[in-house]
Amino acid sequence: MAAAPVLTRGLNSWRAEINEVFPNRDKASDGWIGDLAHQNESSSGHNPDITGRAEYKDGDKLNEVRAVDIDSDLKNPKYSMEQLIQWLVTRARAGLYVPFRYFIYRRRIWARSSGWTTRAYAGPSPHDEHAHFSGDYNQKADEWTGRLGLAAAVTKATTSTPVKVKMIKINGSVPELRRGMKDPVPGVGSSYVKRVQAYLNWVLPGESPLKVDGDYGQATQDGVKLAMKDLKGKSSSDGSVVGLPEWNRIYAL
Ligand SMILES: [Ca+2]
Ligand SMILES: [Ca+2]
Ligand SMILES: [Zn+2]
Repeated sequence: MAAAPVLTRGLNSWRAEINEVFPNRDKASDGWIGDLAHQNESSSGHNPDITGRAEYKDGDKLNEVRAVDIDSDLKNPKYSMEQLIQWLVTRARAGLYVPFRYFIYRRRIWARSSGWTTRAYAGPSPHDEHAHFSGDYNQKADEWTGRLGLAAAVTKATTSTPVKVKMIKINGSVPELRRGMKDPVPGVGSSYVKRVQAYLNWVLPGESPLKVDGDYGQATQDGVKLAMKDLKGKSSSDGSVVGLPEWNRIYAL
């Protein structure tokens, strides 16, 4: 009797790494072994290499499946499967080790034999719901137990401090803007800095007009400070924040 099918240790390690980094990820479209119909139809990396029609049979005693599917939904709003794939491609092209022969995602395939160039994949499944990873055809990839460094990659990609935006209410919601912000302000997605600049030009007619470029820099800060001056020439703001008083003054509400 042939040995029970097993996913290669290498692909098992890769899946474990993804699970460690994305513990809440959706697994609905995960898969590793082909169903029986699939196994009879055509050769596939999802078929075991002793009892199935596998793409590659290495002749050892393990009945290995050399492909794994990972659901596209990593359940992380800051990091997508597309980012993961791009990271992997960059890594592979740099000559760093990946235990794969090829991988497929969203109608594209990257193969070791093609130098990991991006090529169109025209197979029956577009691979939108999951990414497919085929293990390389050697014992090193079969037995690989390492980690590729996904955790560090995700941390690096997701800690480029997003600008915090606080919403305040003035006839609807307007954000609190701060110097250094640029349109479109993340989390707001509108031209709020440009709006402030345009209104400053309107409320400060004697001043040289601000460039309405959506970049809250020194000129805009000076404009806000100027707009907040009282009759005695004293400003109630240094101009670095457009909060409720500033919005009220600039909008002349
Ligand atoms: Ca084998
Ligand atoms: Ca093997
Ligand atoms: Zn697959």
